[in-house]
Amino acid sequence: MNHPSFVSPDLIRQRFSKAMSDMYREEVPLYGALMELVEKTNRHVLDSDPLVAQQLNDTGEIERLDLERHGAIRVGTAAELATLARLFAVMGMQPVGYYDLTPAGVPVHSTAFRAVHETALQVSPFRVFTSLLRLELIEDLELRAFAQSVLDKRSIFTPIALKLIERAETQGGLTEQEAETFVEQALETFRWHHSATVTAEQYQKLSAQHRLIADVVAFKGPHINHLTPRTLDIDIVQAQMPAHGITPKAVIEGPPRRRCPILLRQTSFKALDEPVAFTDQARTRGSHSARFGEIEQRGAALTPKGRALYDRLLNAARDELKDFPNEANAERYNTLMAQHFSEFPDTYEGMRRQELAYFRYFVTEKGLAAAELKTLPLEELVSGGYLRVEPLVYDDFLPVSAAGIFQSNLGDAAQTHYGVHSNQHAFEKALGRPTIDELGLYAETQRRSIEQCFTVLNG
Ligand code: OOG
Ligand code: NI
Repeated sequence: MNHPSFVSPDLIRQRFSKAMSDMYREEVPLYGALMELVEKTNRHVLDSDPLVAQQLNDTGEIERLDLERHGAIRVGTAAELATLARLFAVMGMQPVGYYDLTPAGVPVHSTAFRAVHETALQVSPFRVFTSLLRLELIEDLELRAFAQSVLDKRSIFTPIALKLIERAETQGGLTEQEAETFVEQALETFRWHHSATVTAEQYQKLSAQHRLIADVVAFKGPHINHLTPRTLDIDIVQAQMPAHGITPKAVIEGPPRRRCPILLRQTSFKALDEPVAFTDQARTRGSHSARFGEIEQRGAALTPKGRALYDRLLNAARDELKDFPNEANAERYNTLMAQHFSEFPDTYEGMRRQELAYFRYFVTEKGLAAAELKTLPLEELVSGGYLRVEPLVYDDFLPVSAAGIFQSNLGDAAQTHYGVHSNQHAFEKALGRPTIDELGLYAETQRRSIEQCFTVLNG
């Protein structure tokens, strides 16, 4: 029940996303430069491509575009993950999807906290890619026990944040004053700390095991490691990054450039080396790199059939490349991707007819004016121009892309081989609840939009 004096969780999320962006802009100046480049590019696309502008206007996505971003964090224990789930729930964010990163040599598994309903996403599509370290993958038992003991000692939430999470749970929401304090206090969990919680030698040992292990274990909390704005043309941004003093990774992750974008394309630039103080040092003598920059372009959400086709074509291109994409083979990789993906229909109507993507349906002026439509089937309403169709934007992540982003930021030394399997069950046990299947969410949104059309036409 939504109490009248409670602030809507969607607005708390919107405010939190803004507060996070302000904090990150202050902490990482390059983020500000990236934001400016993305804003400029988006304005250029909206001015020069009336179709894209119209599409964003029609779906209302234009309103969320400037607000749109995702962040990423990594936590160390089940208890931290479970409390994070409760913290995000206060902002209407739920764990969507399960991503196993071990095949790529990264010892974590992950989910994305985000809003799940289209009206909530419209207010704020803010998402946080959240990874849990798999301590069981530290082979050295002594080091594993050490890592565990360091993690067990820390508390990543402020006492006031914990109290407000509890209050939101028991009273069913937060008042204006409480919401304001909650945003302030929740932000503290994601802040960067210049002092580590271990000695320089301990840090080296953790880092030698895996750089990511040091990143999670050696600090007071899960500092936000990037904040990613959404661009309307990632190729332009990728090409212009060097002129802005930013060096992007060699290839753009995800599908190749298309007329009708699908899923998610991402690029990033390397983590910065930042000064830190270890516990046996008086001043910041050491350094650690964790924070990087990333941008993304989002396209249509795919159905299970579309996703299977995407996975098949991506795997075929990568198999033929016979290596991880890198600087040396980037051009060949792009050629192979374009070749293989020519099999994927590149019109929205083609994708819709083959049920490769999810769509939203809208009643047109013509549909509103016509009274005799009640009995027409959906396809005839579309072909008769009574309904208009727009692709549903993909709000999630891609495991192969995420692996590529992790790797380009951790360096080649991070390509460990783990002989383990994904363990969604263990992840959900740590989380304290099941993750939500993202495909089901898109199917529901599509179904609701069709239902609404029929309500309007029959009303
Ligand atoms: C997360 C990397 C994955 C994405 O957008 O796929 C990611 C991390 O480095 O913690 O951010
Ligand atoms: Ni990311």
